[in-house]
This record gives sequence, C-alpha cells and structure tokens, in this order.
Amino acid sequence: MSDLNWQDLSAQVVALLQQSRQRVLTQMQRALTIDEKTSRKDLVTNVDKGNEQFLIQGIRQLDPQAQVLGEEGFGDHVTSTTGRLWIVDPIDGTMNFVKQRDNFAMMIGIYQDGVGQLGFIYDVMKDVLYRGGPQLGGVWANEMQLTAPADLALSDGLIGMSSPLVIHDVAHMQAIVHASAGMRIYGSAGIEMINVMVGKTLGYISHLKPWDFAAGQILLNTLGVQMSTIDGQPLDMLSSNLVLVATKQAQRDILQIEEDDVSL
Ligand code: 2AM
Ligand code: CA
Ligand code: CA
Ligand code: CA
Repeated sequence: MSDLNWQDLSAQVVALLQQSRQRVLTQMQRALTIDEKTSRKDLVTNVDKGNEQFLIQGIRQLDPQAQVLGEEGFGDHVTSTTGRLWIVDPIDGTMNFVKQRDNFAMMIGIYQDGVGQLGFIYDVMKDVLYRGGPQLGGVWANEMQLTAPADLALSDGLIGMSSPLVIHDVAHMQAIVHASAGMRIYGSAGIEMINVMVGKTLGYISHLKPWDFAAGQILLNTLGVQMSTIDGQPLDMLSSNLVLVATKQAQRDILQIEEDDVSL
C-alpha cells in the first residue's frame, strides 16, 4: 500500500487509543474478572481481553490487509514479518492494573517488512500518549516533542529491571546494578520504556515478548536509544528475547560486563 498516509494513520491510531482509554476507565469502576495464565504472577483480566478485541477491531478498519499480533490471541497466527504487521499489548503491566489501578500502558507498534514505522505507548492513568517513529520524524508526548535523552554512561544513571532477573542474577544483573547509580523496578515494560525516553532512567533489562517491546523499540530508536538482546544482537520480532535497552554508552558498558563474565 504505497499510498498510505502515515500522518493520517497516526492521528487515527491516537483517536482509537483515546477511545480505548475511556472504555478501560469505565470498566475499572466495575469488578474485574482475573485469571492466572502461567502462574499466580502472570495474570489476565476481562479488560485485557476486551481491550485487545476493541483495538484489533479498530486496526482491521484502518488497515484491512495487515497482519495483527496481539498478546491475548485475538489477532492472527503470525509466522512472518513480511508486509505490514501491527503488534498490540492491550494492557501492559496487568499486575499493576490489578493491584494499583495505576502504572500500566497500552502499546501498539507498526512494522513494514520487519522495519519499525510508528510506535505508541499510552500511560493510561497519567493520560500521556507517546507516539512517534521514522514516519513522523520524532517522538511526541501528547503535543510536546521529546529531545533525545543524554548519552549517559552506566555509572551515571539509574537502570530499570524486572524482578526475576535480579532475584536469580540472570546474565550478571547484580554486577550491572552494582556498576550503575541504582536500580528501579516499575512492573510495566511500557512505563519502563517511557522512563528511558524521558531520561529518568538510562536503560531497562527484561525478558520480553514481541508485544512488550515492539512499540518501545520504534520510539526509543527514533530517540537514539539502543534496543538489542543482552548480547547486543538484533531482536527476534516473533519470539521472547532478553532485551537490553540502553543509551549508547551504557550499552557498551553492559556488553563489556557480559563479555568479562564478572561476578561480584
Ligand atoms: P504484561 O503485564 O503485559 O504481561 C512485568 O514485569 C512486565 O513484564 C510487564 O510489562 C509484563 O507485561 C511483562 N511480562 C512479560 N512476560 C511476563 C510474564 N510471563 N509474567 C508477567 N509479566 C510478564
Ligand atoms: Ca500478560
Ligand atoms: Ca506486556
Ligand atoms: Ca499485556
């Protein structure tokens, strides 16, 4: 579809996400139906499922030819990144959604033949929608354009992580924390990526699925922040990855720790 107007598409996705936010806020006033997926720490609610259905229905109207990959399984069975691919996380940070009613996000990433085009991360309770990518030539938080975060070294900033990695000291996490100015854990990949975009943290490390990193990869790359596997390799868009988000300098520092195989 060479006649696609990305500016218009972006505005339509913003409208869809705003509608979706209103629906979620209404549903939050009623009791949630909560189920366990793989464990008691991996939850899904009626709102995750309903919102994915709502978003995918909207996406089908905007881009009928595209493939859609959604966390809760209401999209397509995607086995290739050829053509246009939308990747959707309807509620990112479901545990926060259930326990805090705060600190969760909606995320959409749009790829063309495996290359990121537009990304959206919506901090629902703060009502700040981050949108951007190569097709918009920048990243905006609502109407404010973001500037690239400072290229800090690992020792000069805070790093976000997911708790299982730290608890089990996967891939030298404790050495990385030790070398940084400190660790923070927010419980939502989307919120963590926002924190890196605005310079509150210099990076984030977590074991993530495509819907957890698809939108963030586009937005962060547009701001000059690196996203790779913990070994510095490109991410596989169709499977789990141990994801390293970091400023250029911090990425070098962390890859060096991995290479040196240091322990505390
Ligand atoms: P989710 O809430 O959309 O499932 C929590 O540490 C962060 O990691 C959230 O962004 C969460 O996304 C993501 N995550 C990825 N895999 C997970 C899993 N198996 N269990 C819980 N959270 C997971
Ligand atoms: Ca989930
Ligand atoms: Ca997620
Ligand atoms: Ca989710």
